[in-house]
Amino acid sequence: MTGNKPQVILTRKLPDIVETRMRELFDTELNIEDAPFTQPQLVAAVKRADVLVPTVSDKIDSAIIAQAGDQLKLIANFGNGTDNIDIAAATEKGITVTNTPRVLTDDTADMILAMMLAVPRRLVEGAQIMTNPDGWPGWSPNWMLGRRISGKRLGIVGMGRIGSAVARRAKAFGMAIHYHNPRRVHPDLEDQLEATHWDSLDQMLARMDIVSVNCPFTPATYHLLSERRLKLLQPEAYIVNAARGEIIDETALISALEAGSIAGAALDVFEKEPAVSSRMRKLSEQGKLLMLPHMGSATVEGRAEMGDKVIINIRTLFDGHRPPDRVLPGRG
Ligand code: 8YV
Repeated sequence: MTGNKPQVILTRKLPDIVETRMRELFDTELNIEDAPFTQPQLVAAVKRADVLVPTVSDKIDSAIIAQAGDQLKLIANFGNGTDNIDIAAATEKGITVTNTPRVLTDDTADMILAMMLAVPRRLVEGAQIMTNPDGWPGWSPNWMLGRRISGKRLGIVGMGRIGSAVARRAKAFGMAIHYHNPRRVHPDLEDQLEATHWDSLDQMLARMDIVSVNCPFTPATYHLLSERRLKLLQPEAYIVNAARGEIIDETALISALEAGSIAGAALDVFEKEPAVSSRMRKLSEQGKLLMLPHMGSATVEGRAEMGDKVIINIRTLFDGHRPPDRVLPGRG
């Protein structure tokens, strides 16, 4: 603490508007260069900071948390998913963890719809053709035919905030909504969405035209879409994942796309982010796989609102209250 201002360390460069406000309110250390922290830098930060503000690119595991000084009171994640943080270890050490829910729900759902349309309707292939001066021979009836999404069945794996926002949009596009979730959603929401709930993920997967992965990554959802489950999908099925790469067995997905046992996939997240394999790049050139660089929530407005949430969480904790976006163990 400097006077009554907590010392806050940001691991990445945040939007100017957020950083400026944080400098006004707290004793804030910025990362102007935006180079991701190394593990030793993270250790040094948790030894000094009252508040650490990490992002998805920082792994705050139990080894880092074990080395935190007693002054570390809060890990205020700049992001919704908290799979990058060992919440149980933090909580045990008396460190509060918060995230930034709700402000990125609509942006992420919009992007998921764009991904859902992009592969079946061959959006990227079409745009690439137009970058080549001789790419387009002119209109013809069989040119660039894709697959219609309206009238198709969408299977949502994880019907939380983002899953429901995807469902609302997909319904407006004429899709039939199906979902698998540990808990059934409120009957009113089910009615509104005309959604069909499946207890069995296996049963649902075997019947869907498009599958959207929208659950958090936890130990229970690691490789939820395993090699065995991917084999249940129909050959015309598409998969969209803007949640976390680890939820799908990526190697099995690549093999399924190569073998043509599913029609296509759109991924905004990857198992070894930011690395993607040459096999994936090849599939992407063939139009079977759309890869995006984890940009589902990347809007100017969303990032500013995420920053507001971080600030509110810090302020409430240091004012002696419970921060609104506290994350508890087991509630990833
Ligand atoms: C964020 C995300 O950009 O919030 C999340 O969980 O996956 C992303 O959309 C990122 O996490 C920022 O830390």
